[in-house]
Amino acid sequence: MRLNNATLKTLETPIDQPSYDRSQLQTGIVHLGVGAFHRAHQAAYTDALLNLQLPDWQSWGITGVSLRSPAVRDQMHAQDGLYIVVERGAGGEKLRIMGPITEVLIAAQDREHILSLMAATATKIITITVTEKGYCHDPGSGNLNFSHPQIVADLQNPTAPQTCVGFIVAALARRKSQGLASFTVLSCDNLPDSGGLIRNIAIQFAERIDPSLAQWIAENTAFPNAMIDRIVPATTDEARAALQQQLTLRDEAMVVTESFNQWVIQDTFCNGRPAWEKVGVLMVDDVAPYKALKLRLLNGSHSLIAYTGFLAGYETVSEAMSDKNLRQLCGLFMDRDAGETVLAPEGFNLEEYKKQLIERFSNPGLKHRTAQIAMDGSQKIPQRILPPLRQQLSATGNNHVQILCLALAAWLRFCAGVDQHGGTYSLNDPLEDKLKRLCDLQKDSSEVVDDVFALPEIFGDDRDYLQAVKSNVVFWLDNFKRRGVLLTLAEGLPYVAE
Ligand code: CS2
Repeated sequence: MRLNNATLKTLETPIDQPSYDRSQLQTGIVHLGVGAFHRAHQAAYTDALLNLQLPDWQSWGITGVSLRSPAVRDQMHAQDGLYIVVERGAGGEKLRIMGPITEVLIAAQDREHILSLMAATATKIITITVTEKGYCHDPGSGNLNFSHPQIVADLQNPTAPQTCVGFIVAALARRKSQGLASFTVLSCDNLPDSGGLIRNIAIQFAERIDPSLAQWIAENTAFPNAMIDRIVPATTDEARAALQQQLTLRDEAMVVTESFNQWVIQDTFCNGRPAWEKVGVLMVDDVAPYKALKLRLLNGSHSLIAYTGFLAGYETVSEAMSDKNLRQLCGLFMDRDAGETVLAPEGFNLEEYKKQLIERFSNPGLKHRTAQIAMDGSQKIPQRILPPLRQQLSATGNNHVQILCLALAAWLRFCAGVDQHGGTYSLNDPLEDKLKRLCDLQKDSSEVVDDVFALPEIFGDDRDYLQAVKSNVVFWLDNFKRRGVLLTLAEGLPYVAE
């Protein structure tokens, strides 16, 4: 039996569930990219808020949009939009049934429905989690990639968009022509100034089709920056089967996550917002310090552990964290190479934060695959590893760059697409073919580093600073190739820790 409105009433095990009447929800938020992360994060905060039933609660239902596959729609449709979040932490396991998503639509099939909903007066906010590559931009420059095939297609046919930016601009064009107020665009992806990025590319896109629309967007649309944080691994069939055993109900849309949850939002909405601060969301003037902290300490460490851990044969982050050398490497990275480049916001306990991160990574309840975090490296490295590297190099005194170099080398070794035993794997990266070719194991390590460092789409136009670390990266890459990660770390860690 599937979880849905009817079977919800038959549940024998008592589980927290929506206390609000879901049939009264109206769409106030359209969410683009309704994956596991959205369901465990923004939708979970909104669900908690709806449970408070504040005077305007009915206005904040969420319509989810999938820009790619119909899988989530199919999972959620059969369940009337209900799904379970399983939280696993030190205190055990907690289940909660969520109800804020009333409908899931598919870009390719429901385009007109989606655009009219985005252009409706009741829609106040478009939230986005489309991952780094979903912005179709050049991470090196922050500009829209005008040669991206889907952007080319959207610019040729802007009223029938496929991309996130295409949908936003098409919907804003409708609002402008109908004389309606703009919605707020709230990007919730792991990019340094996610609000500034989506604003920039929306305006660049609009300029190509109608400069007056670009100007209207610049003057009327708010694009707040936001920091989002919750570890949400892709749901496994094993987790679904275990939950089914426990509840005797099948939930295809369930997500497994940790108990930790954090959302910091720049409070610059242009058309109203839910009172998310009532359920623990931090509304601030400036998100940048929180964002740098999170991208460099959490996501930077994640990438470091994912590449070294994957190459060492660890399937999950928690397994990698049980390796004493990897754990030490991660701690050193947080204390020095990355940690020295961040400034904690006022009242923020950095030491506690780092300790908590190690605990979160070690959570055995989360089967967070190193391969999942390793994907899309070309889109992640630019904001996770390069900013602390630049900052370390420009600092006077001791420049701690050794682990940043090691992380780059582990990524380059990973990009060969061949493991230590000769087994092959996919990089899952938009630049996969190019990176695999450039990182071929037969090539000289120095040539690999030169070739990859020359890519402006990853490293930007101003790449001279990289010369200062080239020999370090070559050193680690060479060692990883010849001796593997575990041996290299066992012998190299004392040297790194110096
Ligand atoms: C991870 C993030 O997959 C990845 O690249 O680093 O998804 C990470 O789990 C989240 O940002 C945690 O908030």
